[in-house]
Amino acid sequence: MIFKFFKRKSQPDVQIEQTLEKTRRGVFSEISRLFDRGRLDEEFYEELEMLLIQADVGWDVSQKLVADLRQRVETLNIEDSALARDILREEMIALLEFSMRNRQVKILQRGVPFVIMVVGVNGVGKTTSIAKLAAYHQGFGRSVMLAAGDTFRAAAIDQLKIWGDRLGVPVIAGEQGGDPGAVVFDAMQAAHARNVDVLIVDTAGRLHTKHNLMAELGKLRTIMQKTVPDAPQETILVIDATTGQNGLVQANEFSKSVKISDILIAKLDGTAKGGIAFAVAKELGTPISYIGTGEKAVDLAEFRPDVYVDSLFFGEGGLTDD
Ligand SMILES: Nc1nc2c(ncn2[C@@H]2O[C@H](COP(=O)(O)OP(=O)(O)OP(=O)(O)O)[C@@H](O)[C@H]2O)c(=O)[nH]1
Ligand SMILES: [Mg+2]
Repeated sequence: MIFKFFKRKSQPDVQIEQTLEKTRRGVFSEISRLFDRGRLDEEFYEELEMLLIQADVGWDVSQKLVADLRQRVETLNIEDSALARDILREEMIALLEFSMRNRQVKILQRGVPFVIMVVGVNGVGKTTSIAKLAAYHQGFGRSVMLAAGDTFRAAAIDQLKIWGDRLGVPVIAGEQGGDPGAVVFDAMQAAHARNVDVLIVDTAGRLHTKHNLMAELGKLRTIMQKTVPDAPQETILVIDATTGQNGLVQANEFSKSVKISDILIAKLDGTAKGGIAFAVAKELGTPISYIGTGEKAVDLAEFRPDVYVDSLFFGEGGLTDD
């Protein structure tokens, strides 16, 4: 049996809005206030650009958003700042949606494990996100298995096992300091033998030795492909929303090492900024598929550009027409 990957019915919009409470009260509330002031003059555009940069949207992207807004406002002779705000909203959604076009439709096949490799720098939230992804797939009725491919730290293996116990998901692990390749090989075999639908592989996030990282991720991939030729069917890069533009630098480094299919922005609940999504979407063109909204297994949401932008600016109740 073949079934489409993304088809859970209800999108928890309220969860996203609540998560972005902090973000909304931060720089984005100042952006809203700027529009409320009602003047579309030189000073307005300068301040808007500055605020977008402060919100982590990034220099280039902020400039482009403001230039495009200005051009449309001038071409259409717009004087109403509420209309200008709607134009900015549209532009921001379009920017995010552009990267979503690169999103692949993923097919799960019974009897073939759908392998998800999760990568990212130390501490960004990989292991926690793996637990969330496990719960997410369980929500579709899929059987899940985890592989402790981060053998660097004993605590990393234990942390994954604790999540596995909580979620009722088997964890394949080796010894600390052991070969991650061996763990992944065992996990692939076990997943196949036990008819597991989704196998999620944790990896170590050492970036200071870029060459090693590249070699290791490449090796894991080759090992996966011995059992499932197109594995990993999903390679998720986790970015920490609280690290600002650093997240973008890391994302760039990783995409040079390994082909990233999806981005998960973790810790969005913990930032007063939140513009990193725009910078990442524009610079990498890789779809942002998930956002992490807290420390619990349920704190994961599918990313939706319109919901995201409206939550940043407007919060509960969405867009108003004032
Ligand atoms: N508030 C919040 N905290 C999060 C989120 N995701 C992860 N965390 C926290 O971030 C910290 C680091 O998370 P881990 O999952 O251990 O990160 P990691 O990338 O696996 O770390 P290493 O294994 O050391 O590379 C933990 O305290 C998590 O609870 C999130 O979406 N929101
Ligand atoms: Mg970890």
